[in-house]
Amino acid sequence: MTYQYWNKEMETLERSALEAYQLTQLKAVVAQALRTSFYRERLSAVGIRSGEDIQNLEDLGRIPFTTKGDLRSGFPYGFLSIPKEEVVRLHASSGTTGTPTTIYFSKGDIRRWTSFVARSIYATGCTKTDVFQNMITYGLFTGGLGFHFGGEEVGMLVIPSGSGNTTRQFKLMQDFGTTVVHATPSFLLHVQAKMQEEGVRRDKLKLIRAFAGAEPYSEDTRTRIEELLTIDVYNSYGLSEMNGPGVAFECQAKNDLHLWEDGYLGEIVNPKTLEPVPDGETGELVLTCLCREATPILRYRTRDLSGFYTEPCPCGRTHRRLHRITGRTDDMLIINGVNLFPSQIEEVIMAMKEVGNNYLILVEKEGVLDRITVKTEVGPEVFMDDTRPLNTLKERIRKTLQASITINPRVELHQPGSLPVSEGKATRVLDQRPKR
Ligand code: DLL
Repeated sequence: MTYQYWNKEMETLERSALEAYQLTQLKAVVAQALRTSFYRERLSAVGIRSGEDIQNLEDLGRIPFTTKGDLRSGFPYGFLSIPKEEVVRLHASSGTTGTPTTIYFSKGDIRRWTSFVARSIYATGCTKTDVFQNMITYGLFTGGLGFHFGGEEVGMLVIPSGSGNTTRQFKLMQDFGTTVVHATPSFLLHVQAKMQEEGVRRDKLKLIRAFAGAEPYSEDTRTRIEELLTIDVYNSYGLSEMNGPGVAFECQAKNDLHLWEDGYLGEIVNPKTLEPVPDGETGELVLTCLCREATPILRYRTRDLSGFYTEPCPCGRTHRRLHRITGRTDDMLIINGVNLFPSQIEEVIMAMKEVGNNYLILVEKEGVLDRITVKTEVGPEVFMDDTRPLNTLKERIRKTLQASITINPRVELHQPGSLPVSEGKATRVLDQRPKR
């Protein structure tokens, strides 16, 4: 396979040169952070009073971690480090507690972010001849505008369709010959189900690729989308605190996610001890943004679980790869004392051909015990009126789940298209246990 590079020099930079570049950027971003009272206080407490107090990359370990709570407590301008008149855009994520975290961008920040997204898109094999339908929410969420600007930078024709309204999406795909789409994996599965329902013929579409991200999904879900839609699906990772999408992306080798290390400094730590874990092992991803001046964020605890690969990628890029994010330290459910990530359930059910595209995990209290119910749609070829095979299927799903997660769930089967769908990030867990 021949691989294409957006910025070959940077993407294949020898490790020592890449690290030298990171150190220069880190000094600059620390100097920038010291313009905010939050970091002045935090950093001076550990003896860092200027960018020059960072002498090598190991000095990163002296910098205290930043959490979502810190960012919230600084709302709205606590992390802004340039004059307000230099800010050209903001993005925000509302999170679950309601207080948003806001990220500000200067013109230079938008330019740099855009080039990382363009690099990501190009790494999957796209060129200016592609027609790109951006089927994700525009607005304060970074997925819409981030990919929009990146797609234009590559030179593709960008259709800003936003998410939702599958009938209109199909019409746009057919009218303009869309070759690439971007969506959450759950929306892609929904699109596929709607295609069947609305009788859209695959041979009328020119689709060849999709970028899927913004929420965790399993390798089996990727395979399922690829097989059902006959396209290549590339995993796309990012978060608003690190600009948005374009932080880590799969290349044509589809070998998990290259972290763009000239823009984002990555560490994997044990979420309990906060000590670094060896390469290859799973831990919490901690990121420092090296490419933004308006809102510097150092050693941000993402809560995302990942690990670094040690083997090089056949594409020749020197930027280390991250394992597919399987969950977050905080979406972990504890069911009668057993730790469970929703992704473990997804892995089991998505590998079963008779299971449809949508599912929901319900957690309830029954007396003193926790009880989980896995509600899943069945595939279109399963007849809902025929109870005997349905019961056999239900029992098979239950047994396979129990063997894998060591918890005995209830299983409910639902008609295709009957469970609620979300156009953005999917809600997969409904935890109805009373709050302690
Ligand atoms: O979701 C940015 C984005 C937009 C990424 C479009 C990819 C595509 P936030 O709304 O701040 O930003 O949510 C970030 O989503 O910490 C992860 O928990 C999760 N996430 C994002 N991408 C992936 C992925 C955007 N590929 C949070 N796999 C992150 C698993 C993902 N989880």
